Amino acid sequence: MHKEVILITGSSGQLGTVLAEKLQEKYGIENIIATDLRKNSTFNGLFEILDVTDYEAIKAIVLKYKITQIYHLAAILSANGEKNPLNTWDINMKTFFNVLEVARIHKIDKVFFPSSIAVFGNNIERLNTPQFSNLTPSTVYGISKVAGENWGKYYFDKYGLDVRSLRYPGIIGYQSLPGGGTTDYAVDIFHKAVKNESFECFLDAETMLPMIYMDDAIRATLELMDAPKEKITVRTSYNISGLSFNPDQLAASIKEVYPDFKITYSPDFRQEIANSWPMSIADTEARKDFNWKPKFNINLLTEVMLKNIALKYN
Ligand code: AKB
Repeated sequence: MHKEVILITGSSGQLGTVLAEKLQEKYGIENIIATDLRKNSTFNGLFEILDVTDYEAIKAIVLKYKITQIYHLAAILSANGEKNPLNTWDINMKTFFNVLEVARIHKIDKVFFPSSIAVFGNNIERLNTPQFSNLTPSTVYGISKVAGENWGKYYFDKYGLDVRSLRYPGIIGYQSLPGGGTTDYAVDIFHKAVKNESFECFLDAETMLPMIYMDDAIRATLELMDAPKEKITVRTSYNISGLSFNPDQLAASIKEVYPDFKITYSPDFRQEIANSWPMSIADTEARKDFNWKPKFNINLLTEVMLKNIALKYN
């Protein structure tokens, strides 16, 4: 087995911050090249400033470090993406094309592309949404993810490039903050609770969405990337399920620890996005192909989030 050297784009983002650390533990700190437009002050390891819209800049890093795998996390998320749709399309697609092309030309072994539950839109079964559903997304972010999934499959079919992908639910972790998504409330709420502040939720009380705890999201990613090539039967992107809840249920679970916690509701434009997304996800193919199984339920997630966020503020 040859040495893996991994490039991560968007490594200062919500998922990248934690994934970079896990990859360092797995492959050695000297074999992970974290990149983003800015560096997190707490980051420890090899880091390069990288604008992924710049093909030559990616190529230079790939050659400099003899990169063998790329985790391409840089993207504009669902809610922020709606503020400037054409720019979102440009950034999300251009960066992925650059990654696909550099990977094809320089014979990168594996590419990871994060897709999202945002690929689904109206006219799906919203409960236990199956893998092979209609993909008519309601956001430009979702449109770019559907296109990205298909481009990943195209590069696999046409050039044999081993592109793998997961459709992440909303990711919930204490280590980093999300930015510009529709599921962000489910992280922000914990910070308010720990600071003894009330929380104004931008979705209504009943809005059930698929979510996943950070540890589960990372484990799913590593399990997918470690799976033998012949086991990967879905070359667009795998549905993965963590858990599902609505803001009212999450607030109730927080109140078990912080009985005085208060939540109010003031839905904004993100409500409409959430209404077009699944309420829960069927992940039969991921379970079959790489033995996916989530570990975190709502009470465990709440307990771990509150405990770790409290440590940050104290
Ligand atoms: C978002 O809300 O945009 C993301 C996602 C579900 O892809 N968290």
